[in-house]
Amino acid sequence: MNFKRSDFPSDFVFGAATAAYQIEGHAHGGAGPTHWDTFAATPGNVINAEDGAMACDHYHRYPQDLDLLQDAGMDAYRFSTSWARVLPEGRGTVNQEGLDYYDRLVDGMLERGLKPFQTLYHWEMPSALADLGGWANRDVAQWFGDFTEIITDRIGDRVHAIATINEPWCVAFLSHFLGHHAPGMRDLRATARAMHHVNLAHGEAMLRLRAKNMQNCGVVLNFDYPAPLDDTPEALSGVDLQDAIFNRWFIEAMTKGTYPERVLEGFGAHMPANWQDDMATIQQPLDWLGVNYYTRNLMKHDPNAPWPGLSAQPGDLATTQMGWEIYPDGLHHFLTRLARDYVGQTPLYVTENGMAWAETGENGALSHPERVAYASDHIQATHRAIADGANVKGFFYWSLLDNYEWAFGYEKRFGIIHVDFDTLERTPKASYHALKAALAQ
Ligand code: IFM
Repeated sequence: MNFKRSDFPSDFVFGAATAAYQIEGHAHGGAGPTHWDTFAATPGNVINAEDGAMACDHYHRYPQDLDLLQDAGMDAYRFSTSWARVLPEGRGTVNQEGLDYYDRLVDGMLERGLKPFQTLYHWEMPSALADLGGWANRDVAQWFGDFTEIITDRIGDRVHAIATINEPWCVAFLSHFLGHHAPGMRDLRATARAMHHVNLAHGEAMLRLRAKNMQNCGVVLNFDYPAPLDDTPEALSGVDLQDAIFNRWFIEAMTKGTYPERVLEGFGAHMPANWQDDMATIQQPLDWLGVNYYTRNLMKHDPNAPWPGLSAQPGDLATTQMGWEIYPDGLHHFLTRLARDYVGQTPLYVTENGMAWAETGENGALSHPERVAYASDHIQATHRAIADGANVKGFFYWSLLDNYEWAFGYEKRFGIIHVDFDTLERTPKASYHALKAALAQ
């Protein structure tokens, strides 16, 4: 790594991130069915039709995983609490086993000196609520608020920070317009509604957290860097529209109470009735903002194609196992831009950044300069953003473990710890050791 801990302010937090469905083993502990179980069971949606039933079995092996975080010298662990594990039907009867599990998990972090960074929703909508329309149903905001209260009553006294929702763009646009994630819809009307309701659910959860006097409440948004494919007006228009849909829709609503006009034009009459009345609920003060950043895309807009008429493709930079271009300057861009245009000195955390890479050699443990360089260059970009005035308070590598990469099943490996999905054996990779060495300095 080309950084050391002492390059950063003494209160800067280094950690690693995971999400419940991707690692826990959803079959364990009385969790209810989710829309990811049935999406995965539908041929063609997920590589090898794999699901999160066993995943990394973090549900049983979390003590070992927390030990590995502690041994690496990490300060914090970003995890999520599964709605369907706590409320198998999404509402109503509580699964005590689920609450007990999160209780043990948080205590395990504290025993090891790790700050718990909780995310309330990282994508596993309970099936019973998906049956009612899930994110397309306005009631989702209240259902999510109720879940927020139940889990907070149990572990809210010990978590260090809480995010409402992880990557609303994926929850709404990727899942209802592009159809790549559960529920696999491709419908403009459902998209317009999901895009609004996910923001409304964020606002409602913030209100419920505030009513319980919770501190350190925020949200985790993802940002992709859109660059023009060429120097035509169509390419510049594509950059602006992609930026509006992907990057501005959520942060603008949450911090300014407005939506970008170009997206509203596309959603047209499909926005929920009287959506304007919800903007005050959505615009809640944030204690911190989580920034997930991975890549850039080259954009072009075709004004004659049905809205949005966008095409995106990688350029000629090196790419990861996902085919994503590696562009650390994009992280610097978003950290400084968010501070300048949206949140001022509100603390920013890089809540996800990392790469999928197919390490070779026994247990994937061979030296792999690509992942080390990726992490190192993005941590450097974070450092530059701090020097340029962004109040960045932490960096979480995605991910602690190789895990269930959604529609890509178990094929794409993001972990700094290799997981053998036959034996579930964990083996720290070269990037784990490199991070550990940098954090020790
Ligand atoms: O694995 C995902 C994670 O769940 C959300 N952010 C992006 C990661 C890599 O695709």
